[in-house]
Amino acid sequence: MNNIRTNWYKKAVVYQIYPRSFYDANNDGLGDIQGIIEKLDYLKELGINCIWLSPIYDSPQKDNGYDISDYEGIYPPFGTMEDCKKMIDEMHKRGIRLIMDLVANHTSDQHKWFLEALKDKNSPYRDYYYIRKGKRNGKKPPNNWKGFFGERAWERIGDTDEWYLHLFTKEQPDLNWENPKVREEIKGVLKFWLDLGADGFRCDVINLISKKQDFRSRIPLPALTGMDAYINGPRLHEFLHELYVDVLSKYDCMTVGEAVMATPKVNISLVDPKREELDMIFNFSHTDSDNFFGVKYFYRKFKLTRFKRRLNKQQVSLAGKGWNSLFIENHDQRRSVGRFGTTEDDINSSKSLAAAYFFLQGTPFIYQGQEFGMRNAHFESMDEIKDVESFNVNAILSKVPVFKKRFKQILFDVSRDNARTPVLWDDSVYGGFSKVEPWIRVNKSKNEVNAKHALDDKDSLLYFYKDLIKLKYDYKVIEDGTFKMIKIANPHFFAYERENDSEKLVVISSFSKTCRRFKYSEIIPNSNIVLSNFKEHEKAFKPFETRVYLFKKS
Ligand code: TEU
Repeated sequence: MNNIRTNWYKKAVVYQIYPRSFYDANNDGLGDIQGIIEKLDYLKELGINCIWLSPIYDSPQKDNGYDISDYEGIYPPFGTMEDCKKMIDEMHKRGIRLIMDLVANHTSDQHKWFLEALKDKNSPYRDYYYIRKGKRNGKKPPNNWKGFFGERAWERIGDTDEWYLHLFTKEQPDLNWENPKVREEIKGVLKFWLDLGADGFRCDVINLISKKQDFRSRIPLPALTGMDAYINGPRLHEFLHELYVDVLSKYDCMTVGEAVMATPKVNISLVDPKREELDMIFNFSHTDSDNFFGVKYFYRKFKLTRFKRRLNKQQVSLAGKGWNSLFIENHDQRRSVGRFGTTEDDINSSKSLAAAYFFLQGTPFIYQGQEFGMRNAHFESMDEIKDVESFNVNAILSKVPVFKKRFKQILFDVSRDNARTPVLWDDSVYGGFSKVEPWIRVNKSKNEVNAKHALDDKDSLLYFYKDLIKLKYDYKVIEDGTFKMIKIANPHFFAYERENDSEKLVVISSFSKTCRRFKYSEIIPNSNIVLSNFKEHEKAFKPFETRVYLFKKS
């Protein structure tokens, strides 16, 4: 095997940009590529060395770009291919790598492949998708599968007897990876972007690309009927390995796969380096710890011990075998402030959470605005919501009697739009994101929580993240140390050790609103602390105090 891959991702700190909400340089209400270029110095200063860019490809934007109509073209309101090349260049000049979002489970229904497939029954593109005859003379769908946005997973093609499969909106038909031509097309897309300078990919819903081919109906479930047929399908590993061998192994790139409902066994099977598939996945077991069955609408109170146990399981099951991704937010999750044991009125709680996840074993990711504590949107009306998922689920669940009364509030609380309001750069009328009214309403907390405010205050969360990032680069033990959770049953602290031959790092984060002791033999309150959100340390931890200790071995 060649050695082109340096595994640089093990030293990376990745910042996720959701372009439509990041920064609007041309003042049309929508973020854009020039806006990203303008903010690169801010990101360089923060210290990150890699960006994951959510889709910028041409798209009808039914799902904000996760419905791609041209994998090699740019959505015009975001800019041009020239802008994109300039952006990659400007990133690389600053030592920042770029990973693109690869959305290859489905295309847009406006992609030329799908348009061709519908136009002509004999078109070779027909077999790029799953098109099947419906039941009852074509009047009913081929089976009872349901997709991720609550709807049935099939859409009838006009008034013909045929239907196509879509696990997301009906404007996102699923690609048929069984067809070798589809796999060649996707390899072409990978090569196109790698040759243009991209350094890797975040692979959208990658564990959905292989489907059981029986297309039988399954036992109806409250959500995702048919999931046993389309999550972790029979040829998933084979397809990923093929991409690796034919393309990914030939570049010094990295991949992080979004894996829906991944168990530890699935997780290791996807990231075991010997299998040559993906470098890491996003495992959502910890972010799902505040809901039932992985369905966010069935949410329950956050419990620190449950959150810890799930992260512990991820860490332990991959220890010495495969790499992790570390995250608490992204564009599909509501904000972490007020969610994972944190509060809106004590910034220390966000610092405590940040230290708790940042030095686990793996590559840390930060979602735009997380670094200065952006809050949830606190929506009050459906008019404020733009996300297709929220609309589709609302249409279905608001009819279910048990949800009727409470459902709107649940939807406002968990809608993906909570993470998609414009980044608050300052306290001006549109939060410094744009000079005109943005595509989605500005977060009401703009006067208290914005980047400018954070940059002016050396005690802000932003400077704390800066310190975390610097430490991550400074200490090898954070990259290669073993992991051990300390006192996992303690409901007030998140604590762990990382250890290698020369160093031991100990992180102790309080999630308590009162002062508390944490008995742990190896620590003395004031020595060996390399980072903390408080200057003075006593035996007891102050509310939401976090301390990172570093011990050198002689
Ligand atoms: O998300 C996949 C996915 O599992 C989510 O849609 C999840 O079901 C939902 O957010 C839970 O609330 C990816 C992208 O991250 C998302 O933005 C896209 O909408 C989706 O795929 C389709 O491409």
